[in-house]
Parts: sequence; C-alpha cells; structure tokens
Amino acid sequence: MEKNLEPGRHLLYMEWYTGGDVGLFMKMNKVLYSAQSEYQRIDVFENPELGRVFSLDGITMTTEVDEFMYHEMLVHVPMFIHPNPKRVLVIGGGDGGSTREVLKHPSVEEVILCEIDPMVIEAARNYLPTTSVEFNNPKLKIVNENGAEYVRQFENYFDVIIVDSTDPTAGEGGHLFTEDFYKACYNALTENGVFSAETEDPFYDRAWVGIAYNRIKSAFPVTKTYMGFMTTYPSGMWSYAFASKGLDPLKDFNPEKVRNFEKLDTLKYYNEEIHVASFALPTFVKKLIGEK
Ligand code: AAT
Repeated sequence: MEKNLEPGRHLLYMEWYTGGDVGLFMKMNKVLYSAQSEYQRIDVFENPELGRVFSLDGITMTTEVDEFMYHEMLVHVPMFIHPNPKRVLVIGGGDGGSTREVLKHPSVEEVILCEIDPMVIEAARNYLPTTSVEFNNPKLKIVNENGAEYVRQFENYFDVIIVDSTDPTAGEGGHLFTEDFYKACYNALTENGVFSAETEDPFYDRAWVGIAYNRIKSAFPVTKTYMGFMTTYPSGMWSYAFASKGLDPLKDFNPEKVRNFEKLDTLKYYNEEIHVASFALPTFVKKLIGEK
C-alpha cells in the first residue's frame, strides 16, 4: 500500500556550503522548473516561507522574500556615488533583480545585462516575475555572453559596472574574479566610473573576500569592502566591493540624493544610514582583507 505523504513535506532542497560540513535546507512545495543548461543546472521551486526560490547547481541565487537585501546593496551603493549614471553594465544577474534596481535611477539611459546563460534569462522571464519585471524596458539590452570577454570591447564607455556573479568556485563565476577581468572593467569605465561586485561571505568563503578585494585593488585606485545582511546566503552576512577611478564611497556620498530619490518608497534595505554604516567592518573582516 502507498504511504500517504503530507503534501509538501517530502521534497527537500539542500544547499551545501563551501567546505561541505554545514548547509541550508528548504522544503519544496512545488517544483516549477528544473533544467540542465550548457552551463549549469537551473531550478525554481516554491517554499511557503521564502516564496519562489531560484538555484543554480544547488546553490541559492534568489528567494522572493529576501533578494532585495542583496540587490539593493549591490546596486544603490555605487549608483548613488556616481553623480549622473547614464550607461550601466550588469554582468551576471540573469534573474533581473540588479537591473530592476538600476532602472529606478532616472538618469539611466542604457543598461546592458550580460548574462552568460540564455536559459537563466528564460527561466527568470517565465518563473521569476518579481525580479525580471523590467526585462521589456526599452532602456535594457540583454546579451548572452561571458562577461569577462564581453567587457573587453568597451573603453571609456560605462558610468557604472555591477558584477552580480555566481560564486568563484561554481559554474562560470570564476572568470569574474580575475585581475584581468577587473582591469578590463576599469578600462570600460568613464573617468568618473564606479564599480561594485559581490565578494562572497566572510565566514564559509572567507578566503575569497580577501582575494577579490586585493585583485580589485590592483586594478582600481579606490577600493573598499562593504557589507550587508543576506538571510539566505551562507552565514547571513555578505560582502561587496566598491571601486572607482577616484570617487570615494563616503566622502562623495550625498545623503540628500537618497532622501530625494523618487523611488525611495520601493527600497526595503538601502537607506542613507545603511550606505555609511555598511563600510564599517567587523575586525575579523578587516583582517581578511589585510587591513588592521
Ligand atoms: N542576482 C543574484 C543571483 C546571482 S546569479 C549570477 C548569474 O551570473 C548567474 O545567472 C550566472 O549564469 C551568471 N554568470 C556566471 N558566470 C558568468 C560569466 N562569466 N558571464 C556572465 N554571466 C555569468 C548571484 C548569486 C550570488 C552568490 C550566491 N552565493
């Protein structure tokens, strides 16, 4: 006789953190999409607490309820430092969350989303409407190429480059953590250019926080690590790098701009206090990046 399983109780998703001794599990109430692309395995499922969950190779990329924490921090910190960002390049980020945030800035005229995997774009279009919401915006152009190659054709073009990449140890993310790549980003930026990148968690992936910071620092005159909470990424605390050709993320920050931001009521994490506070680092994180 078949055993009657309680609906939603019997399917489980497990993410194994780097090191393989700790992880995260989520109940899968309903599997919406599951496919193997040329690059990675793509899954979208529903969890009662987290809403739609998007994972690549079993690593959580977004959940509907907390993706705002990551996307707002990755995007608005650099966007509010550039005095007038018009051309923006987002590398990775095929779910659309970062470009959604970029397009909230009225000065923006052109956004290129360079996501390597066309199947991620299609999965986001079909199953992740809250992040892919701006995919039909005429200011947005989507290209499916390796960002590390794509960026090389530009010189002195973008005001802001945002690297919304998978982990350096998974899929094609490693290309986006090399010194060569960071130098190509520097060259693709205008004189006032600013840059941000996700640089992993300072606990399970601690080595990468320092590696990424130091590689970015070798390409840019101004490089600073900043942090934010990210509830469904390993350790719940996440690090980002800000870099620029000269603009300083604190000295050149104008809180008035945030206060007057037309879309301020759509932001759920980033605000003028968080902008400043996110550059204050715990002592163990300072050590990771080689600061005293
Ligand atoms: N927006 C939060 C989700 C991500 S997704 C990162 C995206 O980067 C993936 O869709 C992946 O296909 C794409 N990608 C990976 N390598 C490249 C590359 N070389 N060029 C262009 N796109 C690439 C980020 C998750 C953060 C980390 C979670 N632990």
